[in-house]
Amino acid sequence: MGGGSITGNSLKQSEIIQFRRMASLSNDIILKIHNHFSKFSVMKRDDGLIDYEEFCTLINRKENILIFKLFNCMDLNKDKKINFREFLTFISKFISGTKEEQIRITYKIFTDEEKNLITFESLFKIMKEIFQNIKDLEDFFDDYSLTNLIKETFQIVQSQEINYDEYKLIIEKNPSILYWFKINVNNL
Ligand SMILES: [Ca+2]
Repeated sequence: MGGGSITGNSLKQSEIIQFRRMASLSNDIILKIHNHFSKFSVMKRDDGLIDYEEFCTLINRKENILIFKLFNCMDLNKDKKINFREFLTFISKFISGTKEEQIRITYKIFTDEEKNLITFESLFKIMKEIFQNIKDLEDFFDDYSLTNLIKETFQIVQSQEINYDEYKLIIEKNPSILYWFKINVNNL
């Protein structure tokens, strides 16, 4: 079943059961996430899909590299639209996913797309956007302190570009990195 077939504001009981199995979330949370999804999927076009423009509105930010990466990570079938299945798959990883799943998905967000490795530049750009989204951290991390933080991060693995195994090692030492992506369902 393609997620694109789900339109409108209600999920069928059979769909809820299927999504509950897929995402190991409660019915209430799935409905909450679906309501949130529906609000945005009808904004520009009522097609039950979220396109890039609607996605920027959903995040309530102007287009930037972080939003672009999040959108690409969610868009599993690469049709430049997010269906509900893709949306739920992504969000559930940060609510009920394993640490390994969270490490895998955040690695994708931090990497330089061409090299498929984390470079100083790719990490700097994404971290800057993340900190701008976190109120308490925005003033704390200017470009200078961010540069130092990233230098320290690279020193942990003593390499110029960070591959997946090295990233895992970094997360073991700094698990708080994953909390930046934590999704508070109550805010949906
Ligand atoms: Ca898609």
